[in-house]
Amino acid sequence: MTKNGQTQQFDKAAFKAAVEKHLTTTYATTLANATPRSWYLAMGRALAEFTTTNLLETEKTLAEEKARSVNYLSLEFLIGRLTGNNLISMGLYENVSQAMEEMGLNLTDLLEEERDPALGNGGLGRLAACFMDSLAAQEYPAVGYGLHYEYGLFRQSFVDGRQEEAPDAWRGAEGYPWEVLRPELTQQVNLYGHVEAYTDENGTACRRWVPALTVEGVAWDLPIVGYGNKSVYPLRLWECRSTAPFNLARFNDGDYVGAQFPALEAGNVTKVLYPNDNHDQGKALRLMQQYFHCACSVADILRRHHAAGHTIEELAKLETIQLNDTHPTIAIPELMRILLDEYKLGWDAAWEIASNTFAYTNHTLLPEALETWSEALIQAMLPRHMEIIFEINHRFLQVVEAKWPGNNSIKRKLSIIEEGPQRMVRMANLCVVSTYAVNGVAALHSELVKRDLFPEFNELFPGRLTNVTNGVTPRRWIKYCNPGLSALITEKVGEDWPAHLEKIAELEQFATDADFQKRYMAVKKENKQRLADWVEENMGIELDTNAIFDIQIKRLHEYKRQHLNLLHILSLYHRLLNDPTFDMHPRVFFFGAKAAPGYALAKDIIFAINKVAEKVNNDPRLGGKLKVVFVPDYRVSLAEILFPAADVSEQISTAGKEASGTGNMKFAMNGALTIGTMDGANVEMREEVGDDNIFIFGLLVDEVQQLKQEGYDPYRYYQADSVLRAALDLLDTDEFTPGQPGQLSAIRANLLDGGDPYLVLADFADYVKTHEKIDAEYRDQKTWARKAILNTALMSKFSSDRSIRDYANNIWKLDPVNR
Ligand code: NTF
Repeated sequence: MTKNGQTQQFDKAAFKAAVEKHLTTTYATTLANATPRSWYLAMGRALAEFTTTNLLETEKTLAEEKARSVNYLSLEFLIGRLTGNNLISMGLYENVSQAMEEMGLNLTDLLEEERDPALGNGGLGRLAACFMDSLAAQEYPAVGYGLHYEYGLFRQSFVDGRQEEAPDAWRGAEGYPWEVLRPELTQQVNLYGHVEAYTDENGTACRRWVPALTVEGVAWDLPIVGYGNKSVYPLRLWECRSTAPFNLARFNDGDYVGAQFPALEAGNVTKVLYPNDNHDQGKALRLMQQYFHCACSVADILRRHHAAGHTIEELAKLETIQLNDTHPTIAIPELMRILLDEYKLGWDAAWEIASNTFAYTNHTLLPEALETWSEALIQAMLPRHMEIIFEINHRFLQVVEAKWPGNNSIKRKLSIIEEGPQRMVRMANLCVVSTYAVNGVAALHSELVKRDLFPEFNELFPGRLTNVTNGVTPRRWIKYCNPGLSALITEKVGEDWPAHLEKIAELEQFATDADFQKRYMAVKKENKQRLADWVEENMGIELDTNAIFDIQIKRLHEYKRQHLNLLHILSLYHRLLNDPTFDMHPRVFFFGAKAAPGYALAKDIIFAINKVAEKVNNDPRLGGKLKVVFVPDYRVSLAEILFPAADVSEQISTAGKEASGTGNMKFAMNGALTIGTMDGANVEMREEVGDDNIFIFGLLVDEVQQLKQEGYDPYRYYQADSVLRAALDLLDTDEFTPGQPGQLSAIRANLLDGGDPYLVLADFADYVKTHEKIDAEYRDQKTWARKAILNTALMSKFSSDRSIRDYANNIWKLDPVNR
């Protein structure tokens, strides 16, 4: 590494020439006519010249070194904008800023021209992006495998308060400057057809898949640039194209299962990302995406393995495949199929390899998110895979029989096949049976995986189920998004904290230092102003940065309880108007959230918050004490403005429902105090910062389960609590929808007559009380500053570098390879 973390030789004149050359030759424009967008594109292409060279060199080194690698398989990588982040990783931010300035351009403005690649829904996809960053930063050999969706997560706008969705053409007409096409890596992927038996030249009975349709998988590589080193790993995204000429013969001869092939052109497989978070929709095209992703990725892993000179028997020694949730599970029978049918290994030899190659991360306990696929659908689309799944299950059930002889109810429970009117394949069961490690994503979650989700598997395979607590990359989520705080940290602890977040603990000694408190709070104020400016410019709402900025940003879901937050806001509104003794520090409640397009109640909650915002923000009786801002189209680039500006972080899921959360970590690192339940990683954050520096409220997991068992009655809370009653009843009036009462009633109805499945009412009183405590404590700015600083100082555990080291040491057994 050279000066300032710079990992490249940087020749400013040559770089400027490269930008100008791309402007004219790649984007066919002139210096005089170039728009800011073409400048950004040309700059991106010039920078990608560095990363592409390093990517190819890293590939070569790793093959030569015969290094063991991890292959991270995920249907989602929510990477966000790459340009600013890559500049930081390359250590070129200042150099490039200067070069662009000399050409009359402002780097910060140019960076705003980049559209977010939104190739994920929420936490799961963003985690995959942080993990790639941490793999590269620590030089653990890795390839990320995903899909090259033509359209990412839909763009959200509000029309009269209601969510509208529009397609997200993230690459723009010009293409994305950071991606490189790798035509030599193209794969063929088969679909449909049937399985036939045959006898091979040795007289052995064999089976083979005779597919009815073949499509092509084309690889696009995005560079994952190691922070402060020369390694660049590929995020390899597969795009589906129809092979030409189309296989018309088979199409027509009846072999092709037209009925199961839903209004689909072969080229449509990677058109669009499914917009569901924590919800399984079970659509045939989605299964096709999953198989397409797995077939291309497994074939590419085997290609690399052989290109490096290894034999198939050595696969598990040199490659490990991490399945990001069950979405890529079909990779398991795919590898088995290749080992059995193409390499002609016997079952035991094939199983030995496959079951020692795969590991699986579970990201949710929500039953509606646990994937199952109908046996009939798999049978039609992937007939040989269905056979292999049956064989895996058959052998597995013999193991169950040996452990619990004659116990059919356990067999029914653990079986990979769920019996019923239509038989279903349970992907999580297939994963647990076929992998060498299964992990949850926070200590509490992993305990619940063992205790509630897979207790028998835990007995059957002792030690297989483990924990790796999630983390987030401090490069994007502190250094890049919060330059003010970063400068302050560097001044106190030195400049290597982004790669060694443990260093940040040294800030603890400054928590009570009056001068440091002042400067820390001044940075917070600047960040609040940056957000306020964005809101004023984009939404026309004026905000006071002396108010408490209270933020909830995450997917809209009942279990995350945005409606609990809303009820609190309604209670404040009610009290400000009706209780002359009530006073509060001014507060702005921010929301950012997309609802799955088919999730009616989630959309109703967005509508309700927008309607309440309209009224509250313009009601002079409130004296400016209460504002509500729902930022449209919440995405990574907006998150980068929101996290640094928060005073209060809302992490208020029903205990036991949020596997981990990762936004909670980003807020705390950036000095927001958490109001949260004992759920997911909140539990471990409390352990780190201590009970005094976090606001915990609500029922515990066991209390939630007990209350449900006893028979939970939401009306009890409604009748006992007049503040709650007033808040709920406001939803049945036309207070926020003048002349149109009932427009917000669905939420109230769900909570009262719908049984309140996520116990919003049970936690309401404690939530309100805890917010009163926040209000009181915020008024003492010194105390608040101390607590905020301690949150920053005590978050080092939640660097994704630590998560990746946990995976590398405890699961993957992977060593870094330094370039
Ligand atoms: C999500 N799971 C969880 O809901 C979050 O709590 C967690 O932080 C992230 O994963 C990352 O681990 C999912 O999105 C899914 F798909 F599993 F439902």
